[in-house]
Amino acid sequence: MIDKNFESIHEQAKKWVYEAGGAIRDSLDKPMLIETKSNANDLVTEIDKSTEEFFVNKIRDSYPSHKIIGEEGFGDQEATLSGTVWFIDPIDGTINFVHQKRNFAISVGVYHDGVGMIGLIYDVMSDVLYEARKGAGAFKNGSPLGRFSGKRKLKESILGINGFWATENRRVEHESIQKLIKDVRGTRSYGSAALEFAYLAEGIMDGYVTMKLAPWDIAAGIVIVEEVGGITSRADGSAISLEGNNSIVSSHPSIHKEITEQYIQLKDNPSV
Ligand code: 2AM
Ligand code: CA
Repeated sequence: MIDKNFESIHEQAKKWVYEAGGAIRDSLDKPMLIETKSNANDLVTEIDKSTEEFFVNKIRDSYPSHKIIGEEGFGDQEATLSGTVWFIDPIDGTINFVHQKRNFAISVGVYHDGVGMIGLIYDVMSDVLYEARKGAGAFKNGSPLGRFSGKRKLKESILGINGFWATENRRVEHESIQKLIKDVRGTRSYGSAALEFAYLAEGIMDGYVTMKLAPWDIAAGIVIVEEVGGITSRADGSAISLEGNNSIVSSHPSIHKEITEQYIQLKDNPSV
C-alpha cells in the first residue's frame, strides 16, 4: 500500500524537479540578487528562494497532510519526522551556483516515519538525474546504478572530503582527516553534498566524509546511497538523525568501519 503511494509521489516529484531545473537554467542569463545568511560565505539568491517556494506550493496543493523541511524556510518551522516529510534543498551548492554556474543540484528526499522512501538529486546544468525509491534501486538518467560489490581497500579509494573538517576546533577532527588523506588514493571536493552522495552511488567515488550537514543536504543522498548498498552514519559510526545537523561518513560498505573506527580511536586515545 505504502509502496504504491510512494511510486506515484516519486513520479510527481520527478516532474517538479525537472520543471524547477528548467526554470533555474532559464534564470542564469538574468541578473541575480545575492544575499548572505549566517555569515559572508553563506549565500542565498532569489533563485534558491523561488525554487523552494515552487516546491512548497506544489506539495501543499497535492499533499496537504505532508510536512516540509526546506533550507530557505518556506516549509514547516516545527516539523517532526512522523508521517510523510519532504526535505528540500532547492540549490545544493549555492556557492557553485553563484560563482561557477555549474556543479549544483536540486535535492529532494521524501521520508515516511523517519524512513527514507525517495531520493532525487538533479544536476541542473548537466541535466543528470540521480534517483532512488526504497527497494526499487537507484538510477542515473533512467539507467540502473549497480549495487556495490566486492572489496574496496581504503588505500585504493577516492574520498569526497569537505574543508569543514579543518574548521572544527578539535584535535580529533584535525588528526583523523589528516590520517585519512594520507591513507587514501585521492580526495575530491565538489562543493555540493548532494552531488557527492550521487557520485558515491554512481561508484566514481568510494566515500564522502564531512562535518555538520543539515537534513536537507543529506536526506536524498542517503536514500540513493542506501539503494546501491552503501552505508551512511555519523563520523563515530552512530546513526544519523534528520532532526538536526550531522557529521557524515557515507561509503562503500567495505571501508566504512575503517573510517569510523579510526575516528573513534583518535577520539578515545589522544596519544594515537
Ligand atoms: P548549500 O550550498 O546548500 O549551502 C558544501 O560543500 C556543501 O555543504 C554544500 O552541500 C552546502 O550546501 C553545504 N553547506 C555549506 N555551508 C553549510 C552549513 N553552514 N551548514 C550545513 N551545510 C552547509
Ligand atoms: Ca545544501
